[in-house]
Amino acid sequence: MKEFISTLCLGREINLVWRPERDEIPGYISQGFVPIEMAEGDESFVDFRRLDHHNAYSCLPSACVTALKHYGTIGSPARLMVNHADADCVLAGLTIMGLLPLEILEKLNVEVGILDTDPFSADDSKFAYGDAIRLWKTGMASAKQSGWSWLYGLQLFLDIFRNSDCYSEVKDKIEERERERVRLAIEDYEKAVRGPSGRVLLIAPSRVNGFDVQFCRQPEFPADSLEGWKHWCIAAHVAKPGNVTLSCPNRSVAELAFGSGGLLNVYPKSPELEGKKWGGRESVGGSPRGMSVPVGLLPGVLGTIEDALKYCQ
Ligand SMILES: [Mn+2]
Repeated sequence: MKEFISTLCLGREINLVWRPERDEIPGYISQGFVPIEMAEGDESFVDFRRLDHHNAYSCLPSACVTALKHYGTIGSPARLMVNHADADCVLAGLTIMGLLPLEILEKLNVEVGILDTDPFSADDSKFAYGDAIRLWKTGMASAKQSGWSWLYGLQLFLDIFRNSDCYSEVKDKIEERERERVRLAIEDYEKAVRGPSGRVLLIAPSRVNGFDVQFCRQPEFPADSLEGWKHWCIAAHVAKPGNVTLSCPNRSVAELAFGSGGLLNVYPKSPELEGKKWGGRESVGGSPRGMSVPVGLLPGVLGTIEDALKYCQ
């Protein structure tokens, strides 16, 4: 639902438009509201800054990286327009407002950009600001769909960098939780069912989001090649809601494995549930939203993915 929020941050005024109707977007842009990642379906709305990397702008880097070119160029009130509150989007706004030192953002934004566009290929243990990014994501995990969530995300980034001493205890806790996630991901991986090619995995039940571990990156080969990964597609039957998530390591691997369009070739062949179809993007998608997939259908799902493989080794 559309919101118009007028508030303050570090002594600056902010006017934020959240999720305007599609046909209102060009009007807000002409009033000087800076659109950040304003993709609506297959159309992206940008101003001269071009802070988006979807649809027609998919060749551009992530929004917060492009924003570095416009560091600190937005006056007060800062007029912004957004429709979601992920790290890339929030950091792009923070950057054009210039609310943290450029030396920090030049590294932080690149790392957030890598996680935004190629999450499984990134080794965030080598990141300069991996801890800060994890803290932010933990603090935003239960954010609701609202412009206030975006604004809280802005505050949280500022707080993590301005009051970093306060965060050492919670950092330890997050590291502990992360070790437990990896342990469960490996356990689930060991129980996974493999298709005949060995390239497709069915993880059922999947207790944690563990794709980063379960794809088994082969670091001696490039991340955008088939050789770069032991597994090219995982079907995870998510323990609680019972939906199935399909994921490939990235779009390039998805297209090498399943042909142009990647998983778009798989969804139409997957078993419909009460007449509803599977869907998603080239490298990630799954069963119809909000529906649970009966366990009995899972072997068929695995078979469908195997049959869609272009190359078997
Ligand atoms: Mn993004």
